[in-house]
Amino acid sequence: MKNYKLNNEMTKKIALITGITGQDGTYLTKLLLSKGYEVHGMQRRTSRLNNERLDTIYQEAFMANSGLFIHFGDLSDAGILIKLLQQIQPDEVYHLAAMSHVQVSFDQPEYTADINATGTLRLLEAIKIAGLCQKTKFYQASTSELFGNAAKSPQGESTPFHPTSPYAISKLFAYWMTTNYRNSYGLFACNGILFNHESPLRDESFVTRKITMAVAKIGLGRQKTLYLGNLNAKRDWGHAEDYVEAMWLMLQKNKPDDYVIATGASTSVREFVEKSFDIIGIKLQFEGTGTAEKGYCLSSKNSLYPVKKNSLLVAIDPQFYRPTDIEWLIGDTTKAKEELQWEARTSVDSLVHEMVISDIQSVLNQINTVK
Ligand code: NAP
Ligand code: G4F
Repeated sequence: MKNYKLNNEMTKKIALITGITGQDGTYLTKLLLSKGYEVHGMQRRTSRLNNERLDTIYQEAFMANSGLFIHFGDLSDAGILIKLLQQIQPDEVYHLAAMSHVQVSFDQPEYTADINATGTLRLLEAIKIAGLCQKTKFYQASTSELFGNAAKSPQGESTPFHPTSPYAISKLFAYWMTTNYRNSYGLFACNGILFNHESPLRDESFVTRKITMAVAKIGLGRQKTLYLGNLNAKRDWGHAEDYVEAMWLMLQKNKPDDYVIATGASTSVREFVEKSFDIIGIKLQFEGTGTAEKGYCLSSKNSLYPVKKNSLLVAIDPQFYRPTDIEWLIGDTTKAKEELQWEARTSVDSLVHEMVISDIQSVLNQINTVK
């Protein structure tokens, strides 16, 4: 591997992003390149290429000769983390890589702990071993999952943590390790406590994208029914593009600190479903409760594809219930507004609109490719 530092203008800031192939990694790469950074991303090796989301940005960066470098690495491998830190000598590390799915963490608790908890520790140690504690700024992707079913709403930086899943518990360890390296070694380390954030780049295993993709397919006659778990859960949903800007702002401060990033508004899964169907002209009527709850087509004005009144469009599949779930999350962003001058720009209605329209386009592209 070459020594990138030697090849750079001294004024150009260097960032390392773990989890560069993910939703947030993609938006953050775009943001940092637009700000003139040299961006290095760590990507894990998989049997099929996993950089589909990054492709366009990578090609644009290549054409513009703007400095985007991808390195193979894994949070389970301390050796490669140390090597990358020593060679890249980044000014800023954005640690986004994680096993990020809450439901999967119940099936794979040990793996989740190894990657999210010990993996974060490995990365922090790599910064220390590389002698970068006084140079490198560190961003930790903390989460509103830390709050669990909090006694107080909205949740702010001083709300007590009550993690309720292996995922949240692994992230609690990472939160405190980040704080510990800040206090013990003077590392400029920030926890961004981000509430749910979505986009057309969100993986379909998360509920918002699962809904918008199903609505697009139903609207184009390619799917009949959408099967979901807990419809009552309420989340504070923002746009990933807004949230990566908050990550960057945290690392531009003079003093490291922890910040809650959210919209301050909360929407239930059921309401998200209704808003999504609304975009394609379908009104829903929900009947029944618990696993017997069903959503029927009440009317379908101007829908893309004829959907008959009373068709079953939404049903419950208990396999999507979790052993424990968080019923309500809503964030208090007073501190971020005051100290970072950051505020969410995208409402949940605009988010739903963008995601449904994007999924309609991608289903149409698939149909046209098959033809
Ligand atoms: P995501 O789309 O699931 O991306 C996760 C990234 O981590 C992917 O690039 C993935 O690589 C990588 N990764 C997973 N395991 C790895 C390993 N063992 N070694 C190296 N890389 C690994 O997640 P996201 O939505 O962008 O979220 C980014 C971070 O913010 C995560 O840490 C997540 O827990 C946290 N967070 C997310 C939200 C949210 O609502 N999106 C809210 C709060 C906190 P592959 O592409 O190979 O899978
Ligand atoms: O979309 P979700 O899977 O996201 P969840 O569990 O809130 O986690 C996401 O946000 C966290 C921030 O709070 C991040 F830290 C984490 O990495 C991830 O990005 O589920 C949202 C809600 C849950 O209550 C779930 O039970 O939707 C409910 N839900 C209902 N039916 C479903 C489904 N979730 C999924 N994934 N699939 C369903 O069919």
